[in-house]
Amino acid sequence: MHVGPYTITYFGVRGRCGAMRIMMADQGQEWKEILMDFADWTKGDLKASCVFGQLPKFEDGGLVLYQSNAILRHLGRNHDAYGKDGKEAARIDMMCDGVEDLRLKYGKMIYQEYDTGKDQYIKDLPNHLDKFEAVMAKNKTGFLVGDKPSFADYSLFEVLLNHLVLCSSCLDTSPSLKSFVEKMSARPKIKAFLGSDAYKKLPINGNGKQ
Ligand code: GTB
Repeated sequence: MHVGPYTITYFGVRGRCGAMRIMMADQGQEWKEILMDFADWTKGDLKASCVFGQLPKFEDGGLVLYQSNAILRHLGRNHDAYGKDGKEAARIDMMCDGVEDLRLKYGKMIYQEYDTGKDQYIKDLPNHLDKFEAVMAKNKTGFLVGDKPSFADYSLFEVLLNHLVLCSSCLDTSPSLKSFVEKMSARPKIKAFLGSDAYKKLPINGNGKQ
């Protein structure tokens, strides 16, 4: 069971912590942020202490976690956002992995081929978003699985917000996803968090591209 405030150690970007922050805000959780300067990181000892040599690091009392999707799953278990039974949990895992595939494609474009690959990425985007649109339309509740947000919904929501910055019309042919983003954005705690300086001051990505 979760007792104390959560702690995130990460760089000053939304990046791999965007979804978990939105999820914690929506679940009414407080958390502490330890900001790591990238230059200090490359010469410091913290990297050597991290299981995979990477951030984010997430602490829940004495439990120390790495890997952003494992952290989302942990939050899902703690806050009843992992489905009502094993079958829903399995489908939530599947959707989270699908979001991860999109996140990796997006990250590759942003960090490795922004200038040469951005236009093609945007052209290909409907092929990727269609899959999420189909699942969302079929479930009919406004969420990917079940009738309340799971950690996969927070991850999808955050990745869609980033894609709307990349291409503001990218959801115009995906009515269920468009409505999902509108409804998630209007949830009072998410609305307050997205309007906060803590959120707005952070760039989406570490290289300033978006
Ligand atoms: N699979 C892991 C997860 O999901 O948590 C991936 C974690 C990861 O890629 N971490 C990156 C990292 O620790 C930061 S996210 N990189 C440092 C290293 O490997 O030594 C991407 C990122 C890049 C650069 C900045 N920046 O310059 O501020 C911020 C975030």
